[in-house]
Amino acid sequence: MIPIKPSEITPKHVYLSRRDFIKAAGVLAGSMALAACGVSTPAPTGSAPADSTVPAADGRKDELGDPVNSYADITNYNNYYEFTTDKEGVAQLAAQFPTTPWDVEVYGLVNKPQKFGVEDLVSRFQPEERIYRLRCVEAWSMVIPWVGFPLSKLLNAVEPTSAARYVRFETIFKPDELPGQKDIWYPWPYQEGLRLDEAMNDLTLLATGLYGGELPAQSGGGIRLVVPWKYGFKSIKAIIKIELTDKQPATMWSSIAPNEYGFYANVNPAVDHPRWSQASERRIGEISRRNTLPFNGYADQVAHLYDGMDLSINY
Ligand SMILES: Nc1nc2c(c(=O)[nH]1)N[C@H]1C(S)=C(S)[C@@H](COP(=O)(O)O)O[C@H]1N2
Ligand SMILES: [Mo]
Repeated sequence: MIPIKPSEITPKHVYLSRRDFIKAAGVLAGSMALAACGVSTPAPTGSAPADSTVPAADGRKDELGDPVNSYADITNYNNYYEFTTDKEGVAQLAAQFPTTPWDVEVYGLVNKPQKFGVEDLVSRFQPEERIYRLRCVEAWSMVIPWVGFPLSKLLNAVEPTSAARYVRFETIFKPDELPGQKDIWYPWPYQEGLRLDEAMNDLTLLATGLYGGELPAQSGGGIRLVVPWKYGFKSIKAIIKIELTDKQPATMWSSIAPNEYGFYANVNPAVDHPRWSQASERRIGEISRRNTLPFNGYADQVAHLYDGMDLSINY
């Protein structure tokens, strides 16, 4: 099979048609099988191996002019505690995890609760490419070309009631398939939450693909949240439940360590993590550190959401 370069499928700002999306998914499905056999062992910060059929970084950039990370970096350096706490070990453990078919249930304070198949969401909401920075609270970052649609489209479809104030997300819980969930120290399932206005912001994405192709298991397939102005742990993977509620949801990290991980978790170089500075970060693939930007460089689109709030208290 001849690999299709993502740039040929998704030139900047061109929306993926359903047919192209499935075509791209097919191409990547083939290469993922390779990874599953353990044929490729890419270096965590290197580029795709020469014989890989996976598309390599092709020079596309984010709106600040920084290049996207390679597909190999994005899919071999992952935080996904349901598999392992070893970032370089996730890909191999996740290789057999089935991401299709995948259902997500949307319920709670809505007029039209419904269970959706990801396939249906893709045909209904027409995923587009979005190149976003991802800034982990551990002070590393990447630039990632997601394929997804705004969460607002899904929320509008289920019609939140006037009582809805927050959105709660929950990851699949299957300890037999996700071995990290056998570690009883963590309060599984992984949960996250957003205020409704944050969830409705156009930047907030439900990702169903990556690099013009399918969303591999280690990146959060079947479907994952991407909230680019917040620390990476808000961008919850493998979502099966989305609940509209009137109460601020408990989140996994803030329930384990409330003084370290707040509900808002907006990227903020002025507020350090208790154990390390957040002033700078290491972009995966780069040697020198770069300064971290307020709201991860998305202040123009989101700073207004926090008018009147003290972000050193609401961290
Ligand atoms: N379900 C789940 N979602 C998760 C995590 C996790 O461990 N489990 N880790 C988070 C963290 S800390 C980060 S930085 C991002 C990493 O996303 P990536 O591996 O696709 O780069 O996923 C987030 N989503
Ligand atoms: Mo993270």
